[in-house]
Order: sequence, then C-alpha cells, then structure tokens
Amino acid sequence: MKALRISVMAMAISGLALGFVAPMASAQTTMRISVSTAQNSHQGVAIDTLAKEVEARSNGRYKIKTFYAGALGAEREAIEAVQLGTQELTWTSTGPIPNFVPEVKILDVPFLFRDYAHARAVLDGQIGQDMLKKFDAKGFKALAWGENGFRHMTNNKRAINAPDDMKGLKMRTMENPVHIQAYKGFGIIPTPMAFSEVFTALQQGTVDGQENPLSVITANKFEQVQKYLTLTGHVYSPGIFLMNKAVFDKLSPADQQIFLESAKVAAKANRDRVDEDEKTAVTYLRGKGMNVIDNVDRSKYQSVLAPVFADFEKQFGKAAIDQIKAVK
Ligand code: EAX
Repeated sequence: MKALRISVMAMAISGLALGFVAPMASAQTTMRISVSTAQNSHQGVAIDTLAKEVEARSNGRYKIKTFYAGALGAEREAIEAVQLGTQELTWTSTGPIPNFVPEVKILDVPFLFRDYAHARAVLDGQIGQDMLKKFDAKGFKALAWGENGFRHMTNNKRAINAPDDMKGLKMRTMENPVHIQAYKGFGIIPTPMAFSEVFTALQQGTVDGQENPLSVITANKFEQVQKYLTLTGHVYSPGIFLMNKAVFDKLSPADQQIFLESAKVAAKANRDRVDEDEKTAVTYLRGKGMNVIDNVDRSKYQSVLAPVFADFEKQFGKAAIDQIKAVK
C-alpha cells in the first residue's frame, strides 16, 4: 500500500514538473458600463470600444455589457454605483465629479482650455495623469481621460448674440459648483439637474435652455426642443473612464494592463468621434431649423466673468490655473 502511495506521489510531482496543470475552464467575468447619451454618440463609441478591446485582449475572459442613455441611472448615480461596487465601470463627464473627487474641479473652470489640442495635452500630460491618481483614495480606478467636448449655450427664448442676452435665462446646469458659480456670473439663473431629465424640462419649458457640447446636443436631438444655439465654448467638459477600485485591484497585473490599454484605445475613438461631430454638427443643426450663432467673440464672455475668475484663483491658486494655461 505504502509503495502505491509513493508511486502516485511521484507521478503527481513529475506531472507538475512537466507543466501539467488541470485545465482551468476559461471562466468568463461579466461587468457593466454605462453612459448618459445614446449608443450612436461619442460616449457610446467610448464604451463600445472599451468593451470590444477588453474582450479581444482577454480572449473572452472579460465581457463588458454596455448600457446607454442613462439606463443604469444618471451620471451621478452611475458614479456612486461604481464607487460602491454595485456597477463595475462607467464613462462619465466630470460634471458630478467634484462631489466625489474635489481636486479635479479646477478642470471645470470656464475658458481654461484654448482648444481641443490644448485640453488633450493637459489631460494626457503630467497634470492630467497626476489627477487620475486622485481617484484611487475615493474608491475608483480612473482608467483614462475621455472627452465630452466644449460646451455651448442653447435656449428657447432669444438668440444669444452677446453676454447680456443670457441675463435672466433659466438654464439647466450640471450638478457642478464651478459651473453654477460661473453661470451666475453671466446673470443666468442656474437649475442643476440630472441629464436624464433635461429633454423633458426643455420640452415643457421648466427651463429655458441648457449647455452642452455639440456631440451631446446632436446625440440627444436637442434641436427638437431648442431654437437657439450660440457657440460660446465657455467650458471644456472632460470625460473619464471609471472602474471600481476593489475590482481593479483584484485583477492580475497583466489583466490590469488590458483594462488600462483598452481604455486608452477607447479614449482615442471617443475623441475621434468628437472631432467628427465638431465638423458636421452645425450644418446638421441648421438643417434641422436651429438658429446657430457661430461668430462668437469669446473675449467678451470672458471679461464678464472677471470677478468669478478672481474667486477661482483664490479657490484653486493662480499658479495651478496658470500652469494649465501654459501647457502647449
Ligand atoms: O450626456 O449632464 C451633462 O450635461 C453631461 O454633458 C452629460 O455627459 C451629457
């Protein structure tokens, strides 16, 4: 009997030595990700690309189910769900982020970024990459920056030809303290609201207008409920791929790399779609009957905000603001 036991042991050891390991069933882990716009949008492209890349790079070991148009909740709810771990991933604008990671709200300062190239250089450079690390302490792994776009004003009351035309307009804003403070500086009556309620609020006249990038305006058919659009470009709205930190930390280093590299590819696809929308949206919206004002002297809008900028320099530090503006 003893001899039999020894020979079984010897076989097992030799089997392991030869690299024979019981074949693991390639278990598939399913995760969920959400955005607040329709699938055919810059946000839809972001999560569809992430899902495709992760599944391909992991040989199907990870499957990410994608949800659009706020199906899993508005951006703030989705961020909360990712923080709690009831949802593994989300792509969101930075609108609600100050409620979770206040260090990031400097990015929401109006007229901080010159253009798309400048914004992308800041986010992909040291400043932006350091900011991604701030999410770790709040239960998130920020995989990469995406892009929502430069935000513009739409409303149903009147054409906004100059800053004074915004005075008294009741405008939906994101739940973002920097935006709310700035828009009050324009004389706007800000009405913070989850994005999922905006179309109906505009349709019913609960608010006069809203502000969003062209990609969002077209993806959500705001031309059906808004008459006037002015290309103020008053704020650059970053996007971001967020993952629950505990879920990320449980991944092997190789699988963590898969998620990080996939997010980078998805961010590029997201930005490419914004570039496309920026080229076509104005013609499309005019074709749908919107009155679009595109010859905007942004310096006039900036000078109206001078008192607010002074306060932002106190809040964030003039050096931090200048450091972002100085990025080439
Ligand atoms: O899909 O809430 C907002 O206005 C944000 O821009 C959101 O990403 C729109």
